Amino acid sequence: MPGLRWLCSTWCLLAVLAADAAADDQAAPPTAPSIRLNTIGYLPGKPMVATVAAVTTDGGKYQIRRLRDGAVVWEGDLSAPQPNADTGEQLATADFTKLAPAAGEYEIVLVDSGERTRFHVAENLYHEPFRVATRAMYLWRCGMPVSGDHQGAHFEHGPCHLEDAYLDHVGGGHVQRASVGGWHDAGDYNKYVVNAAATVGMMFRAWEDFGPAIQQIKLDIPPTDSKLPEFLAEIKWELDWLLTMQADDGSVYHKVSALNFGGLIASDRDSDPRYLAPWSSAATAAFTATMAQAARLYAPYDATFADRCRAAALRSAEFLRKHPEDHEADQSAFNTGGYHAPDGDDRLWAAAEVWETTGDAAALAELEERLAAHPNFDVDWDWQHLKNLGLLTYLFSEREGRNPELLERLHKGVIAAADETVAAAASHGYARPFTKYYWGCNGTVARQATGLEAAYRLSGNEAYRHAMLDGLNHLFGRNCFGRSFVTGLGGQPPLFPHDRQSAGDAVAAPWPGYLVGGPNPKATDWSDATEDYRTNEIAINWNGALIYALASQLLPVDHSATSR
Ligand code: 9MR
Ligand code: 9MR
Ligand code: ZN
Repeated sequence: MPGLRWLCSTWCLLAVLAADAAADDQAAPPTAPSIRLNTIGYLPGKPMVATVAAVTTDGGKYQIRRLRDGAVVWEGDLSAPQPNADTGEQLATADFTKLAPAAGEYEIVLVDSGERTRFHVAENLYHEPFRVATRAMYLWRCGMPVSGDHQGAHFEHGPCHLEDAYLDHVGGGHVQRASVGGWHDAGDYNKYVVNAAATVGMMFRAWEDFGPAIQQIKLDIPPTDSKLPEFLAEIKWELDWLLTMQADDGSVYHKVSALNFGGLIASDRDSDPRYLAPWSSAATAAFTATMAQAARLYAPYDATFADRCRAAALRSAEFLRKHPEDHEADQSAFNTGGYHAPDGDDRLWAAAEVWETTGDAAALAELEERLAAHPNFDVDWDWQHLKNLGLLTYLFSEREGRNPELLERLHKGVIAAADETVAAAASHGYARPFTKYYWGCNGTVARQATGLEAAYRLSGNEAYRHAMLDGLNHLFGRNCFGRSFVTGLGGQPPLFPHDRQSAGDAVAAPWPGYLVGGPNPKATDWSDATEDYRTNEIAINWNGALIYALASQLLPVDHSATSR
């Protein structure tokens, strides 16, 4: 229980204690509901499967009832329970795909025990989750006041970190260089270039793959730039900050950070001084990729900004060319997030985006050389491994001059990775499409949607789209906790994320729309507790992946409708 909670009113304190007790009751598998399904619901015409635990006899019957009139619309047999290795449970499934229910409210009832759980079926099922998870990026903004409402609660903070950032640790003395703005990284308030670029990269991939569908959704973000679609306007808030991270020589500072992680207080009360950290080649390359891609994506809406991004990308690309060695940032002054990773994948991604934006032959040559050395599509990837983003840009490019043999290898790699993901879901009791558990693995579960979508586009195989839904099903409740992993969304969502904003305000509910890191190191190791930053923190890169996965399930644009 964070110290600040004790400062709030008695009423609030009691509410928090009650919620704490409730959360404890629900956190561990033994007290989870035995029916575990996607608490957001299901899309009409798509697979519908729930996992059922604690089934004592073989099989057993279940019914699906339509709530509108109470009619039993389906009666089925649970599958025989099977051992599920990573949770150590016996799990059965209820597969009611063939029922193909129309939009509406239903409940699944276990005939033997009478236990029941409601679920929703709707075409536009993911519109609201997409809006909330994307608005969560806005709520992460640093350097300006933000506010928003969710389920009757109001969230806000005042302007914060307006003195970002000091040059002491990059040889400039105690002098400020403007680096205000951007998104806070996570449950902490620092700002790290590699992770910022990874997040923007995921959101850009969502825009490239699902832009028209995204544009239908009203995000309710206060307008900052009326020329832009809301989604790109939100990302521009981060890009404007990223541009401040480029030094005059084209290198990019690794982060803006306090020296230590501060207390669990609201951002507008945090007055620890923050400093620029020395440059790294990984940050410089990830920055280059992001700016080159931004130059392309913003060009139709804001040519001036697009030109600025392009010039910034080319300056850093030139710096990288002159500094081919992998240069790690000197972070010895700092005890905050390191985000250190080898730069090869970032350089590959940078070469891909520079080539796609400019057609530059040298960038293409570098890209093809790096891809040829690493032609597989990574199943396990996050901020450390961004090669996939560059690989997809190359694979789906409409530019001339790509190497057909290399394309063939990459194509096969994407399909092989997607097959591995489908197989992981098929052999898991909760159809989790990823086999590992580590810090932030929920983000990687969501990120599987990227490779699966690519495989679907290459093959037309619906199994890949279904595995994308498996990922969302898992994150929203088809898991051993029977709970949603996203604050403010779905059934029994996390109440106590490791998030300074949520812990540091007087509102009982956590800030909405955030995917928590997830079970680590074992499938059953998650606790909905503020202090548990290893499993219950929030972070922009995990939300970036969630936004991609949610965007993939938005309704396609209805071209017959008049444009808004
Ligand atoms: O709050 C910090 C979180 O944002 C980081 O992800 C995590 C990474 O190590 O560290 C957290 O800070 C903790 C620190 O490392 C150790 N003391 C307790 C801090 C949490 O309040
Ligand atoms: O996401 C990061 C994860 O891959 C690392 O294992 C972990 C420990 O180094 O750090 C995570 O990133 C944290 C960052 O260092 C500081 N801000 C919060 C991030 C999420 O926990
Ligand atoms: Zn801030």
